[in-house]
Amino acid sequence: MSRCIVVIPTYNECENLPLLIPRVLAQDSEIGVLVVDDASPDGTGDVADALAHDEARVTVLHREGNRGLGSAYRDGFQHALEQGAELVVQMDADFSHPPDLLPELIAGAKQTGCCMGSRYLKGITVVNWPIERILLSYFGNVYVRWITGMKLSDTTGGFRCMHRDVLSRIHYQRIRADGYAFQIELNFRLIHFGVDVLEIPFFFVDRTQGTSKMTPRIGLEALWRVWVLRARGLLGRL
Ligand SMILES: Nc1nc2c(ncn2[C@@H]2O[C@H](COP(=O)(O)OP(=O)(O)OP(=O)(O)O)[C@@H](O)[C@H]2O)c(=O)[nH]1
Ligand SMILES: [Mg+2]
Repeated sequence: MSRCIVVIPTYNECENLPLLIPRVLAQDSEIGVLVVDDASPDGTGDVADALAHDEARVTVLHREGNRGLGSAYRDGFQHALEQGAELVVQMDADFSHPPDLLPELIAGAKQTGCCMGSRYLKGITVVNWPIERILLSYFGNVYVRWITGMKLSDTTGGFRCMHRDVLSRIHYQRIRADGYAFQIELNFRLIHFGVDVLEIPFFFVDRTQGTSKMTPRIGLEALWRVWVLRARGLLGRL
């Protein structure tokens, strides 16, 4: 059993996954990986199964007829907790979240309960994104901070390690959002429920393989959901 399970949601990541998983496992012997694949048309699920066949520290959760980052994480967290993980990490499959940061994230979470990588703690540490994408993300962050009052430098970030008690404390199963809004709501809950979040800077690098799943619908969901979060936070209905 792995003490720390890195949950990696995948949708069409067949080029990235075989390169990423060995890099993740090499960081620490206490790390295991849980891939949550939503029947990717490019066969990522089969690639993940082959990796799991060769390496006992890798498991795969296949989901059918269901899609979305938020629900993939909800199912993935539940699975990781059932497997007995003490620490749970969230990580993208596209190398935007560097595997070398994992030891620092894990050490931070052991100390405070939650440690997250931030793109905006030391200036703007985003590499290779077109300027319009950087501006959208940066001002999106300012907007979310402004509406929700969250004291975090990267309110839309999703590269983090959490202790299992933290996941229970924030009632992650109640998060309704998908897309980016899932990460925003998770961050909001961490702050709302008084979790001590340690932020550390990292260089977020744009994907070189595969394609983005970002859509206008995902962006719009984030825009309106922050108002719902603010209202529910004020009413104590989280
Ligand atoms: N299981 C599952 N994973 C998803 C889904 N949508 C996105 N992902 C995964 O979530 C992670 C983040 O998605 P990305 O496509 O990188 O989205 P992004 O980071 O907002 O966009 P770019 O990095 O610009 O491409 C990746 O590992 C995706 O494969 C989904 O519906 N289901
Ligand atoms: Mg990405």
